Amino acid sequence: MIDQIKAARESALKRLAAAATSDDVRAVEIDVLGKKGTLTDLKTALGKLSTIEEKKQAGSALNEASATVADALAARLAELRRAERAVQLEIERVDLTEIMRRPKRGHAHVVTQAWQRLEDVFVGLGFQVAEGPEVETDWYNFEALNMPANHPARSMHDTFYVDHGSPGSTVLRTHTSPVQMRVMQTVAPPIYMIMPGRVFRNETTDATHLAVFHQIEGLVIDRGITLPDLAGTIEAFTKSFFGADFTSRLRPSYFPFTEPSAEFDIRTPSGEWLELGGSGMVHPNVLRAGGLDPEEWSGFAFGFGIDRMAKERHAINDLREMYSNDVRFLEQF
Ligand code: FA5
Repeated sequence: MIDQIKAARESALKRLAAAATSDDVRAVEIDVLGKKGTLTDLKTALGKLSTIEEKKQAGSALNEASATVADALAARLAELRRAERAVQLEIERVDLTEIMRRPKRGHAHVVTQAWQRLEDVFVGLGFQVAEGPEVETDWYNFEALNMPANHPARSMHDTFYVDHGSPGSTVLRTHTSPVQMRVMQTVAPPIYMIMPGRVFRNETTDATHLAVFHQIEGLVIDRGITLPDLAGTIEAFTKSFFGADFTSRLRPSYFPFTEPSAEFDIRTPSGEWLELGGSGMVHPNVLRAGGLDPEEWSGFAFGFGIDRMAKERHAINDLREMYSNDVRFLEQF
């Protein structure tokens, strides 16, 4: 009996030492200390021993073996659990430094940057910002701007028509000037507004022409506004946008919605003149279309190309490059 107890004890300890998982340890527990375990069976067999002395010796050996195996079981289980937990932790590990390493961020497009800077400069001069729809009616885009049907100036705007309403009644706006009209209809003067936005012309693209580009419109309506107010505003804008070493000039021109009309140019520090946009005193017909009395109110308007300004500011050769979506190009600005 004593030998059997020793053998069961040794075999249990050996198996425990070799156990690779906590499930292995539990299997040993069942095989040795469980209901039908080897040591449990031996305990049942105690009663069959003939002498008290034998029973006593075997009993105490059994108790010692059971306690030793139970201790070894507990120790091995704790050890394996620790190892299993370590493996689990490694699997579930989250590297916080990986979260901290932010992906590379992009930045605003070179035209968006110019647009935002233009807004900043004009807001600094006391202007407010308004926007209008990109899909316009013929009335807002042409008619209300003193360009009735068959007016020759319409041919300067190669127009994209939208298949909506009666034929020719809906267009992709060819300039931001229709927003002037929308502002006059909704805001009581005095008006000091800029209206930036995207415009569309059915043009063949080249280095200085796009079919989809951006303009910024300006509109001032107040009492007693005259041409020198326009010239002064353009000059103040030129200096604050391009720098103190730039100046501007107005050059006579023609737009149906202004009278008199002028193109305005800026002079770079190297003495070169660059055309920026159109401007003029708001035509009385336009004031009337906007619901304003030309006897009471007068004003000026201007409109220039944002893409071309970005081009000049960064000495970009070709407008089309700005929309080629080549990151190597865009990263420079
Ligand atoms: C106009 O569009 C007038 N609405 C401007 C205006 C507003 C005059 C208020 C008077 C009063 P124009 O067609 O010249 O005018 O265009 C104005 C500017 O838009 C040009 O000077 C140029 O900078 C830019 N532009 C015109 N066409 C293109 C194009 N295809 N691609 C890029 N920029 C263009």
